[in-house]
Amino acid sequence: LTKTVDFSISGMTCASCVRRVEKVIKRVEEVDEVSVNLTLEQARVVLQNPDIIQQKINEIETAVKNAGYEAKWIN
Ligand code: 9UX
Repeated sequence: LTKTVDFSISGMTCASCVRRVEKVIKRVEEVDEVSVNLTLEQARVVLQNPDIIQQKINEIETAVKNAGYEAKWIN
């Protein structure tokens, strides 16, 4: 079972930014897939465990912030 969550991502200006954001999100445990869209300034993340979504959202937002960008969950 998986759950897909979307984030708005700010601060990205190039393809390298996109790869950095994808990389840090992929390092969060239980993240299955990440796809970052530079034009939309969004990340779509597939999570493996729907029971701990809020914790994962917090971890992803923190990981992105630590990489120098801003992530906000899109409700
Ligand atoms: Mo290219 Mo993105 O230098 O910060 S990585 S703009």
